[in-house]
Amino acid sequence: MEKIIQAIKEHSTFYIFGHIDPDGDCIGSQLALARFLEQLGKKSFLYSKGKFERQEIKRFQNLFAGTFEPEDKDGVAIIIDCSTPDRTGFDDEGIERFPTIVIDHHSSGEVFGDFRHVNPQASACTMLILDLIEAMGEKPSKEVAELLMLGLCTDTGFFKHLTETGARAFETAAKLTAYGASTNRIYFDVNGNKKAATLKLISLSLGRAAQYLDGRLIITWETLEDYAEIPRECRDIDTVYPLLLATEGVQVAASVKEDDDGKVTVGLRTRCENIDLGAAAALLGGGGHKKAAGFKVMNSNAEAVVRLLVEHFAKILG
Ligand SMILES: [Mn+2]
Repeated sequence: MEKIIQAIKEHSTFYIFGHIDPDGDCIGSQLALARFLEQLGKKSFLYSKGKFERQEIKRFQNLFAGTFEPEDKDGVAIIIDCSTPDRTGFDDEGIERFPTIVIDHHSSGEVFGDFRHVNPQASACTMLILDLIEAMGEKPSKEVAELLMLGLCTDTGFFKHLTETGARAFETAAKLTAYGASTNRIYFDVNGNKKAATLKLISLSLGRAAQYLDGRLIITWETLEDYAEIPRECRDIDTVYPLLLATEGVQVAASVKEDDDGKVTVGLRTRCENIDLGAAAALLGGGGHKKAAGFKVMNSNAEAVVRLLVEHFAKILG
């Protein structure tokens, strides 16, 4: 952390990158850091390859550039919430010409960057940004506090994913609240303003969910025909998963979705400590975390992938 602070003090221009398919934690961290650096009189530039699909980050899209064309020769690249350089989507656009700071909370990945602050114990990257701000003897503005809280709320599922190891997340939340963040406001930014058709797609997904393997595996699916009727941006799987996982006897929930050109995407969730979905997905060419993972199948359809899932998890769940 000390070397990162030194690098920040010594430079005046910062290029801030996050990961592809950004979430509230990534965008909240990037933006909060940019605003904080500006507070210190520094110049900062924000980069993201998108897509800005999630409701809570859509409104920030125009603050991010999609190509890296730095005007200064001098400067520092800061990569946030990425465990490998290619997760930025900018890895072949010349980031390596600049000294690189990495701030991340993933437990796996590769060691890269000149100055690293990686803490897998942190529930969100925004916690590490607050650590940095405080280590520099500064305080977040109300705006920065709310951006940091956005990341903390979304990465912890509004604190629902935290366990007995989560005390630090609550300490951070208490500080950010004192600095002016409102979890109530953030909750409605994240979960409000849904299109009416969202309800239709949620009801379709829930109505279709079927249990397999003595009820331990629950699968729902969406097809291209569904998306012909209901736009796919109305997909709200974050609402569907908790209900699937709340079903009696369920250990693993799977969501299957047909994409264009024969690609089928699968999302997996569990609440069981003894199931490693990252490993289960890796066997099918995907990856992820223990409790949330996914994979893709080419040249297939939802029906075939449902069969594949049942066969695969018959072996994994035993
Ligand atoms: Mn994160």
